[in-house]
Amino acid sequence: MKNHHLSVIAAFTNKKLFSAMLLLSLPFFTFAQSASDVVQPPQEFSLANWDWEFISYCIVAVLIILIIARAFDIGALTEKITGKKVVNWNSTNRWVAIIFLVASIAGIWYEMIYHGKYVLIGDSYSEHGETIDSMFNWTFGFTFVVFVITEVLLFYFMFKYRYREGQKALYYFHNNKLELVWTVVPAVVLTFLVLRGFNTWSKITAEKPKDAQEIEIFGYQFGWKARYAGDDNTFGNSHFTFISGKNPLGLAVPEHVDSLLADLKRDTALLNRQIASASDSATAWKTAFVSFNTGSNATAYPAVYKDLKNKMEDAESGAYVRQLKKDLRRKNTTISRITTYRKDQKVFNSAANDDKITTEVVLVKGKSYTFNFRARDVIHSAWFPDFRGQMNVVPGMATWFSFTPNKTTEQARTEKNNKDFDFYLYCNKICGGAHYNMKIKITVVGSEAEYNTWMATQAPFVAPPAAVPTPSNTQDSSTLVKPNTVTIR
Ligand SMILES: [Cu+2]
Repeated sequence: MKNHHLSVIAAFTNKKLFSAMLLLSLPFFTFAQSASDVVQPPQEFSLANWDWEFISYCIVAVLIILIIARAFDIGALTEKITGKKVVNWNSTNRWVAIIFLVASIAGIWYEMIYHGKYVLIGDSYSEHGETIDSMFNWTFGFTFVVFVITEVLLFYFMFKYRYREGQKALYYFHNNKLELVWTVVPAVVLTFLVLRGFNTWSKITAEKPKDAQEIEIFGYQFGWKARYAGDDNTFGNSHFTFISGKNPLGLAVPEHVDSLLADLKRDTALLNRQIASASDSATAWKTAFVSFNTGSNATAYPAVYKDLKNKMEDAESGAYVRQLKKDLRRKNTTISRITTYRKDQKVFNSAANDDKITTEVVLVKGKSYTFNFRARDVIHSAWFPDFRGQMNVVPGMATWFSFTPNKTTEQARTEKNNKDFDFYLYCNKICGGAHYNMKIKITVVGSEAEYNTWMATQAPFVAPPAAVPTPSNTQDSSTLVKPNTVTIR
């Protein structure tokens, strides 16, 4: 036996190495076991919580491996002494290869059947989603067939053409026909898959469908808001400088923009006063610190001591004034941006007045929708897994995605046999600390009437003036009183 053969066998029969490998893999097994239970309440550390049954199996496994390693040691020694082979490794390994092949394919099969539902995405609930899924299935079908054929051949050849004493290997240099076949066949298959994908993607992203209803989806750290156009079917303008606590989407509504400007001007006036009296406040902080820092106060109230000391030092070093001036500059920039943008009176066309900002999205089955995305702060990504859609949501950039839901939420609940199931739009771009919590519910209803009932419960952003239509100021009452339209104030 050659030297390198011996060293390989030695590595496998080295019981120290072998048991170290097994011990190192133990935490993995324990992890794999706990990961299979979906949610576990936090447990206090206690020996009683340990899975002693599982640990005892591991100990037995280690012992068995040690015994096998011992047996190999004895075998190797016997070989050395007698000069005869105890184990025919070539014939053992070919069977190990076949066992490995069958066990891994059976393992994959088992995992797909029993755990597949935890990782696979589930059925599609949009029209284009069916095409995407069919493409996925074709790709999976092709690659799976090729995978199984090549793996079975690989292991079978290992089995069949094992090394035999005195046998000479066939020297096979080149075959043009073979080269041609394994170039052309994958090329044809890939062309089919790629062209189909290209075609489907072009259709999905081609242009906004003309009959689609538009909905704005607004992403921010950390949540989503939806905006419907309201009764006039026109979205009001919006601008990022108009965003405020009361106007989270920054809609161009004069009352809101004026109130934001007033708030900002009040803030800047306050900041100016604080800057003017900064030297007084430095004296005041010093006095406060000195009068506090008597007796054992510093050790009894360390937090207060630290806070007062920081404030006094910031006031003395000028850091406090610098911060005030920075705030002032920022607020003044915002004021000048708003005033510049506000000059364009066309922005305030009152279309925003009846827009409805909602905290869920309601769609009608079979109707096509275009979602226009807007981001407030950082890049988000709108992901509708059940509808097979995803689009980046980028500050300052208009992006959109269209789809047609083809089943209702109720139908999905029945199909999934889960009465609590709901569709959601998630954020799929790690955008900050609470990214995981960024989602908005999507409900697909079966009829326009159900949609109208829901829409009627949603308040317009700014309630329109309470003008009661009278015969004298109404030319055509049908344009004022629309069916299925109720304004809740
Ligand atoms: Cu996000």
